[in-house]
Amino acid sequence: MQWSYIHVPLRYGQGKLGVDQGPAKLNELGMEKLLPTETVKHTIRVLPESEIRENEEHLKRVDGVLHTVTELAEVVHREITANRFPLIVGGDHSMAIGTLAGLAQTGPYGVIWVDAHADLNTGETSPSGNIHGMPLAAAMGMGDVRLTEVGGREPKLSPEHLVYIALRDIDEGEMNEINRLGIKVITVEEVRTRGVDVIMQEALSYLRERVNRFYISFDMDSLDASLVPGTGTPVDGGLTEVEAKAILTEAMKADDLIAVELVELNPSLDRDNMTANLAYRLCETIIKSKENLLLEGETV
Ligand code: 6HN
Ligand code: MN
Ligand code: MN
Ligand code: MN
Repeated sequence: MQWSYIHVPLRYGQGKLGVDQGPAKLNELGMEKLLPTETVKHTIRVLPESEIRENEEHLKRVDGVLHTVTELAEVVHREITANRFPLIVGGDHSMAIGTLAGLAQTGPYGVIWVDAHADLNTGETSPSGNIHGMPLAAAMGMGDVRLTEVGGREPKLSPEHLVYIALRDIDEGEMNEINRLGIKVITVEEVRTRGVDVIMQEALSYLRERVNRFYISFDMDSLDASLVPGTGTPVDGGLTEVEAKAILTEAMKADDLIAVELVELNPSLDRDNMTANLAYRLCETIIKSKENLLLEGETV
């Protein structure tokens, strides 16, 4: 198995400067040394500031988001088809529109979405108009056609193929959809009382009853606000570092995991690289768990 390390320096899915610098910051901390030398690297292009129009209140900077997610979808599709394992780093969470669309082109899959937020808004329900709060709605075919049709007309994800972990800041419209669609939610409280092993086994069995592979999208704000000053929308009551690492380790141990995404590291908002160093340690956990698995003799 070969890694595909994909940088997505996108910030147009939200309003704060700096989240586009997440991938560069991780490299500065030594990410490339963690990855094997034969790793294939990609940087997805983003439109320059001068081409961004602030003309849509309900879908802010939509052209900027579309440009990048369209290319990301193609790259993810290509890398999965080439049998490589993508590690995708952002960037704001609107980039997942591209990841989800790219994966969909390779067949059905499940998703573990580790996030304080549901990212299930449409332009109509969003309180902010920020597209980083919309990728799962777009993937399920809900909302503006420009977002739902990235990578093709068909929905990219079915609601029963999704499991949320660490959700705790949900907008009203999102809550209605979660209930209507019966989406599976695992709270921080459950992670803590039942244990990471138990909830991860439950999440994986739930997905495995329905699909034969899955990906994990990890938003830095799933961690407790006190640990992540360097993320755009921190929320109290989140995961500890130990819990986050355990979730990632459990996921990485699964041989039906096909991709990992880490998003919403904003170095400009950070204090003394606190969030960046934490994101780096999570990447280290991701990479080492997989490499150990390979050393233990999994087929390559
Ligand atoms: N994220 N639900 C809020 C919104 O504006 O739609 C916050 C979204 C945050 C998105 O953290 O990826
Ligand atoms: Mn998110
Ligand atoms: Mn979030
Ligand atoms: Mn199904």
